[in-house]
Amino acid sequence: MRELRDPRERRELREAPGRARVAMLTCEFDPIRCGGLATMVTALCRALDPARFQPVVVLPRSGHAAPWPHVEQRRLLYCVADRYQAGGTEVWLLSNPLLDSEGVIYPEPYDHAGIKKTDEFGERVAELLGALDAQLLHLHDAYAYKCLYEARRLGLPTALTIHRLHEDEPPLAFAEMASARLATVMTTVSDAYREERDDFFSIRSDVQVIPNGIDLDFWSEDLLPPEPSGRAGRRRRLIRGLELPDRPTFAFVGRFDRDQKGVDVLLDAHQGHLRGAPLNLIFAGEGDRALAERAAAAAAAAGDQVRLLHRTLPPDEVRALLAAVDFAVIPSRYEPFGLILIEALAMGAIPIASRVGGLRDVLAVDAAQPEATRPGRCFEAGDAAGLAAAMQEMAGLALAAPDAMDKARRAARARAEAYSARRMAARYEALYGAILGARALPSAGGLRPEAGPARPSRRPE
Ligand code: NHF
Repeated sequence: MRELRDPRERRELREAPGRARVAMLTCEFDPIRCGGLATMVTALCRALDPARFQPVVVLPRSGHAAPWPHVEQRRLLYCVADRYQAGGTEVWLLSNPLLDSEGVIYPEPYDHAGIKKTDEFGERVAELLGALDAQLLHLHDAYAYKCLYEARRLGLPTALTIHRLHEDEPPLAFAEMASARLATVMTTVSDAYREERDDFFSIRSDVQVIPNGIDLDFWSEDLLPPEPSGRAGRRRRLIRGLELPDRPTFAFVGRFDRDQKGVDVLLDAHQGHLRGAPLNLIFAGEGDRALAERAAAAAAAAGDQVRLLHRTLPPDEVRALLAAVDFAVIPSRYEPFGLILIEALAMGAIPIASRVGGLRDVLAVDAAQPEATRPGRCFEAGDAAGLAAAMQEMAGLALAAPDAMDKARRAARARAEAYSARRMAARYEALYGAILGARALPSAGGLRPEAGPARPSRRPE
């Protein structure tokens, strides 16, 4: 393995003309995925301008076999680093007994197995820095936080993007606080999330918001099997296959968890208000066993109305489902961004989403905009009765005014187009360019003076 370069040498590298190597430090990259983090990091790497940036993804192997061509293996002191070429993206998978964690990306409990893996990941990234030759480290959430001190020592700038805060996991919350102080710049994924979590984000005065984007070439009807009668035909085929009656159809797609995604709110809405209503409801996902049992019980009790697809649908199946149903229900209790919303908008499933985080930002409408042409509807997070009322209103509209639905669908696709992966990447490119162009050593310049004890600036020599 090549020796770690000294800071002067690294500065020269950073100033060298040509493409900047940006190391994306993450726990997820397709197909090593748990959720939105994989979607976002993968889309960002693919959309970066290849003439200016070389994305270099580094992640724990987490027990996965790599689907990409293998380029080299480096045996570091405490882990094995395998390099692959995933299209235009260089991917490094790090393995040792902690980083392989039996195929689990986020081992539990977090305050034991989870934090051990997190700490190990950052330490091993620090060990790998010399081999990576990156000019910039981009941390996606704080999983690699343990490398930040070393990066600072080497004069290597760092960007931290908070995709979600983990106040429910104290060791990771600690990692987030430490990272916020040490990273050169910090971003998050929606204005609303930054506002809602001002308790955390106010630690710095310079937090930037870069909304996520999706690959609109993938999230497009053009890639669906041809269907002569378009959306109506796809919907007919879907509900016939599921043995549901022909009527307005809603889908929930996502993780069945207790704290964030709100599948329990939709189950409450169904149980308390929607039984027997003229609409269909499809639950697609898995997770918490008790929630899955509730969804299965709802499907058993309301056999002509509710279906459970009890698995994590791969992206192409999510695309086909969203291209066939009338509405997507997104009842999250909180949502830093909410990629499923953009995917639904792109595929013409009109969203009914809670008014939180990125969902609130994306669905914000001008009060003058006529109801029927709005790209979706919002309700208050956690309000099962409010959700049921919005669903009934929309089901009524779908029956009474199908033209209005078509207009809303066009508005939905137009809204999605504002959230393309390319647009997201252009904003990260501007951020990277500003950091690299500034040629300054990383400093905690954005920290509010009151956020911590005054320290002499100790720049690496
Ligand atoms: O879309 C990617 C994703 C977000 O809201 C999502 C979340 C985790 O909770 O930024 O990260």
